[in-house]
Amino acid sequence: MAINENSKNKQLDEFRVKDQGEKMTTNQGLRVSEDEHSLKAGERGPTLMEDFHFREKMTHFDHERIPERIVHARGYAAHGYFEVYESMKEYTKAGFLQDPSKKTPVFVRYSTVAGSRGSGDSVRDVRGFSTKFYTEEGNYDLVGNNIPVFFIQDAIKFPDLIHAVKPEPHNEMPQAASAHDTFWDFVANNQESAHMVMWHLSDRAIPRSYRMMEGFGVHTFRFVNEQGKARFVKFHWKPVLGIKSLVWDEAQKIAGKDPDFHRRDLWEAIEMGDYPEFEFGVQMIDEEDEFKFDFDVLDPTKVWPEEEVPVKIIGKMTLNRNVDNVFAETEQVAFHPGHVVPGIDFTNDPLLQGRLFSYTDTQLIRLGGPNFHELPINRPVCPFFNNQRDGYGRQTINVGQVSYHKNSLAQNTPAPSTEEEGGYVHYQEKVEGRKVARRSDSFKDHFSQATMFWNSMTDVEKEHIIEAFSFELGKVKSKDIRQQVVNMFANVNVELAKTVAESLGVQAPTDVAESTVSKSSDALSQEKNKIKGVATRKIAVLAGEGFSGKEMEKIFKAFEKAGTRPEVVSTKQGMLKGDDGAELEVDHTFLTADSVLFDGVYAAGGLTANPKAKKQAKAFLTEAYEHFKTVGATDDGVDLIADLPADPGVVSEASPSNDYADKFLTALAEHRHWSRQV
Ligand code: HDE
Repeated sequence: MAINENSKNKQLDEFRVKDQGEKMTTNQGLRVSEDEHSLKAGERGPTLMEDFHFREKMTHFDHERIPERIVHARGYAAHGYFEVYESMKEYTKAGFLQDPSKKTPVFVRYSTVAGSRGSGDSVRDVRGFSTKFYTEEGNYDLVGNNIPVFFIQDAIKFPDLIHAVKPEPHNEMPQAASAHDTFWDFVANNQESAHMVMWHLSDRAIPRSYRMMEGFGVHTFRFVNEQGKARFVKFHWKPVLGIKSLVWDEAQKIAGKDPDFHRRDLWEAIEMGDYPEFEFGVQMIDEEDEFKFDFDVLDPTKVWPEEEVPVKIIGKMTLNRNVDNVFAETEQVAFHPGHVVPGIDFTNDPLLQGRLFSYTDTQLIRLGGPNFHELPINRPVCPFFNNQRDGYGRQTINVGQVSYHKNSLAQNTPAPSTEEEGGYVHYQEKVEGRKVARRSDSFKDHFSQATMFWNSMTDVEKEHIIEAFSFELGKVKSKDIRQQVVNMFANVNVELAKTVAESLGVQAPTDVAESTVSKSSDALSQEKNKIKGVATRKIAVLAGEGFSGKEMEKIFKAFEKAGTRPEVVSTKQGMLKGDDGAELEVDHTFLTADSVLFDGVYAAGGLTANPKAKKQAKAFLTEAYEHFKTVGATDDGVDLIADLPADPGVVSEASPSNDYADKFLTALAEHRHWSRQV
């Protein structure tokens, strides 16, 4: 059957209900005559049980909530499509990776891990990056994160990790944060977490946008081609806009100013036609080469350095449609790393093996029974048939007498398929061994790649990691745990541990030898791989009455032409009048907007005459400067940034030159100006 980019949308349309303009009814279809007053015995009397409309309305409301996800509770999602650049036939028989002219519908959910459903978006955390491909051969789920390694090596430790990072059970604090005793106690006592902790304390854990972060399948999977040849494979998503992060002070402020920062960013980008794009990449290792590396390819705390195993870019995903209803789609979507298609298979990564159990299990409690695959968002777009029946909320009406296999009454249908017909046949990996509850010695090097990560960072990135350690451990009350963590990270880098020890007031580690790992991998540093660009970035344009109309028109147009999203901030809502009578609509006031919500700030004139406006605008610009952003000013706006030290990110011209906007945009393309970091 042929599937195209619209197949899922078409399927969802059968379930969409538009009730605007309709008469209200009960769930039984009975027209309702009264929806403000319950039925009473007398105007001042008790409500009567027989008021079925009241009972139905209240009962439904009472049952509106379902359990939030145990992890990744806070998320946001969008629809789109995936296209492969070239046939991957040589490596995998997966149908959606064969034909560049084919578009496969996808649904992608981004998330934080630790916070509850109502928590803030900009917290320090790993981000989930789950993709459901609705393929002709069934749903394929790539349930990944924005960090390529994980805290633990064996799934049996997952409940411990999550108990440690979630709010502490005796007082339910802190929300959506790892900066507390139990998390760091876990780290100190589970040293396999070292590598992931380095990523978690890097800028990766405070992304600027879901549209500007990488995605990783984390585990090693298998590609299997038609000839049955298998290769180990790791999956990557690379954002076309590049990898961009917030700074920590800004991230914390955003959590208060706009807790919906990331979901708003995604929603607005799609509404405005700035469709997020991610290229899809694979790293492949031949099975014969399994033991050629200085890490175990099955160990999920290890990356495959891109310099050793290059990422082959094989396709692109475009997100082009927001959901209609967050509960129906984003909340009810059920991902599972075990949802695979022929040509994609598992490995013995012990973290992956455990996930294969956990995801169905969690949906059973979260979505209330075994029929969650029938929810519109979860339905494959290809037909599906089997002998499973009944259960809570069953919607399919399976017609006929037979619901078992084998049978003769229905000519032994639905019948399994041969491999040639598309039947999924598990890769016949040869396995032998004793039953042991142990871990392979090849999983025991917990520090080499953590050191490689550290070695690969720029000085600015290193500084951010040191600050993050100092913040996180600074919030830990137990001195003993602080000390244990500092001692542990001396195994990664002694200088790092010493600097953090000093800021925490604990002993610098003394008896740890400097790591002998000198290896680094430039691919791990987001600064070294910076993609400069301004497309879709938000600029606050500060203006007041009497701004220069001529300049504003030119500069505003240039900002828009470059693909940025300028928004006007002033002292009051409504229209502003320029010196030439030109009108400008205000988008936000200093009360409703904040510097932390923009990528750059440009001060046009008109704000210096009024002392209050001047103070607000100055604070707005100064904060942007302190967060390393581009700030600029023309006309009397230059007064507002006169106190800021000059650098390439301060674009100030009282009488703006013709190419003022270009200069501002060139500075904005840098994302942040780290020369300000002291
Ligand atoms: Fe998950 N994880 N996980 N996880 N995970 C869940 O499934 C689990 C792990 C990831 O947007 C849960 O439906 C175990 C790694 C994402 O709906 C649950 C282990 C990676 C999402 C679960 C892991 C992930 C989840 C909770 C250790 C990156 C959100 C709700 C073996 C590769 C999916 C749910 C969405 C969600 C279990 C580790 C990614 C409980 C046992 C490693 C992106 O089943």
